[in-house]
Amino acid sequence: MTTRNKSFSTRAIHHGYNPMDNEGALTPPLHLTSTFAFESAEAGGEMFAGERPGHIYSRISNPTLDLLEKRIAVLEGAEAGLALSSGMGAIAATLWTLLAPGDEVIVDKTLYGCTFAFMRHGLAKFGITVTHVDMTEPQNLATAISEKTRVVYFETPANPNMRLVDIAAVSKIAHARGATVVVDNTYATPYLTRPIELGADIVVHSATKYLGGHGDVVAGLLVGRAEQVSQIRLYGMKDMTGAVMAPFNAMLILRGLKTLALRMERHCANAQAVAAMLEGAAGVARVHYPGLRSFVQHELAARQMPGFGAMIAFELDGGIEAGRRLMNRLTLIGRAVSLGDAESLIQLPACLSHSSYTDEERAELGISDGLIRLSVGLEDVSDIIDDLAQALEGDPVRAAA
Ligand code: 4LM
Repeated sequence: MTTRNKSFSTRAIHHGYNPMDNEGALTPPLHLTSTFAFESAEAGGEMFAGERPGHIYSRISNPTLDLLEKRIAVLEGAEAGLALSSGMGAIAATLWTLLAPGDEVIVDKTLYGCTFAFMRHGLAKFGITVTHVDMTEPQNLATAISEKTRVVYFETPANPNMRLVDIAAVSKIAHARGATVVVDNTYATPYLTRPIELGADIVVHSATKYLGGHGDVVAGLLVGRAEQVSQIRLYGMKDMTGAVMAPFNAMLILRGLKTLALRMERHCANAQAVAAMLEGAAGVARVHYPGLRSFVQHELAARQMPGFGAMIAFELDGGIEAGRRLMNRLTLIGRAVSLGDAESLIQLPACLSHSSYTDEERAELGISDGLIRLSVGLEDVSDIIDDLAQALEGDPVRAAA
């Protein structure tokens, strides 16, 4: 079924699938097959030559993945999608396709730890220049960009410190110099931000997070123009990384997408209440949440995001030690990396998700050691708030204040 003229949740539930094409099965079949038979040697040859449509081998395409790829594309407002084994698989396949030795990629100051490691310690080894620019101020990109710049890459909101990037402004500057704009939309999801509609070229996702939504699968997705996605499929995914998604994982992501809108509404409402509570709590030095009026980029957030997401970063008066004590006192909120699950999760980026930065790199790039990252889940918000309140309550720094 094509749902291009329907709204978000309808598309997330129906797009690209008609039960009547599959013996009435309401849930799409799971194609657990590595390879596909050809009708004849000639037909196989034509498929390999790209002259005849059809599936050849599941490292290239598979009908279950195909449906997921169509769904994420329509939700992001893009021409085509691609399913990969992980968010890192999506990022690596994209950049291996777009970049060559001698090229430059300009990235924002703040990136997820393994993305940073892939760029700074990986790509850089192969003769690609990785330049960090503070993209919260688009003018900085205009100053730094050159004819060597092939790709401009950023997250918004950025993991872990919630900095936002004005997608439309940055895309305009990048395009004026012929660079491709890649946005990691993991934190916002297409429910809250659609970068392609704002001018970006490629969107990558860790589908492990909100798109899957239940903490039971590691997966990646990307979308963009059909020709570019096809290049990433045939080069970055098929040959360079082999980072293909398993069909069973595609089924889990398809299931997650059906409730994405509902979950994001509840995630956002819970996070807004938790951020307000933290902002008013003794012992809390700073709260970074785009939905707070005190957030430095609140005006951009209100313009770019219809809801503010469910990731909160905050810092305690007692720094990293107080952060550790807080985490250890929690009884409901889970101490874990990852995000976007039904369960609320808390972690310290400096020691965990962003430990692939050296201390100096974190300092240089503005990721404070005391920053605590909270992924607000779908539990009753009063229980999340009570858990945080009791954990803050018992802190000696707070008691002494
Ligand atoms: C974490 N994040 O932060 P896979 N892009 C963003 C991410 O947050 C992540 C990835 C890509 C965390 C994982 C442990 C903005 C991951 C990478 O984990 O490869 O699906 O995604 O806690």
